Amino acid sequence: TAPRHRILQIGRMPLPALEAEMAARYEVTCLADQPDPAAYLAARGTEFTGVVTTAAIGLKGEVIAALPRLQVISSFGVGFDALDIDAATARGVQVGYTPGVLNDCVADMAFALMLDVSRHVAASDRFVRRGEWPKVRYALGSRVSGKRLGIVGMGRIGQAVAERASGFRMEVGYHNRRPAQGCALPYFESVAALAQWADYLVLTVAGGAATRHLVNRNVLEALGPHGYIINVARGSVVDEAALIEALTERRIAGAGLDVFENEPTVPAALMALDNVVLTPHTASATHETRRAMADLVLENLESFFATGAVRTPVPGTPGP
Ligand code: 8YV
Repeated sequence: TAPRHRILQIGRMPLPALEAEMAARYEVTCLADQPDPAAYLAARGTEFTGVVTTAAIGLKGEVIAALPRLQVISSFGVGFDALDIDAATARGVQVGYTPGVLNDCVADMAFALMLDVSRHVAASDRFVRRGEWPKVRYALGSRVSGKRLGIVGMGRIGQAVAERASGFRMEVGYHNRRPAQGCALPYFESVAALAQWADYLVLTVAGGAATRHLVNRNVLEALGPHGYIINVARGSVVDEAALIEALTERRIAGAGLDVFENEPTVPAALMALDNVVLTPHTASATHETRRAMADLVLENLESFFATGAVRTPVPGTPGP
């Protein structure tokens, strides 16, 4: 039998079964398990032809540099802001990721956060469990149906959010780098203009330098005291300090946040607020979606080793 491909797994996989499935096919070493990862890379880096990582863990240029025989990277997730794509591209390394399969679950989560922060689902649950129902008057929520939904980033996930809005009879508008092809929804030239119009600003835009702090103090001001921020994109898209200020001073109504600037650390100031719903970056975290993502991680590797090309390459990365 031919020697098995050597794969470097950078850290823990979001679906544990994937680790066993990879180990059944390849000779896998997990870098995070090494007592001294840097020393391990220096000593054994030449062995590896493949890397598996996740959108959250990413891949640093210095790790790519320590793997002189690297040919393929397979990443678990659709975001690639934490992957050094330039370093991979300069080396001709192919990069696979997992677009498409998580659209529905991420869009579902955007609505879960929107409904929860508006109708106080989590806060009411805490209220009931504290035994306050017989004693205390609960705070009224705000209606979601019929409101204005502003989507920042009209990609695959933004479109899935837009589709869901019709059942809530919401008006939908969006902002994107440029008008999305074939999208008949009203386009807003700036995030601030969209925020001014919208009741809910839902962030489904890619992370990275180009979108850093796209939602800043001005945008929050434009959104106003009846507006909500829903973030299922990346923490970096929002100026978190400005958001905390706006929430604390009730200059916006609330926020539903699945992502944060410094994950897994969530600022204590956010935890102290009741007009905020916080989830631990779990928008894609269902059995069905994580399974589909894992399958695509495996498929990208298998396809590369069998045909010389990953099945779903990150746009702009090298082909065969
Ligand atoms: C995952 C994500 O939770 O796909 C992405 O970009 O951020 C999430 O779906 C993440 O990749 C898990 O590490």
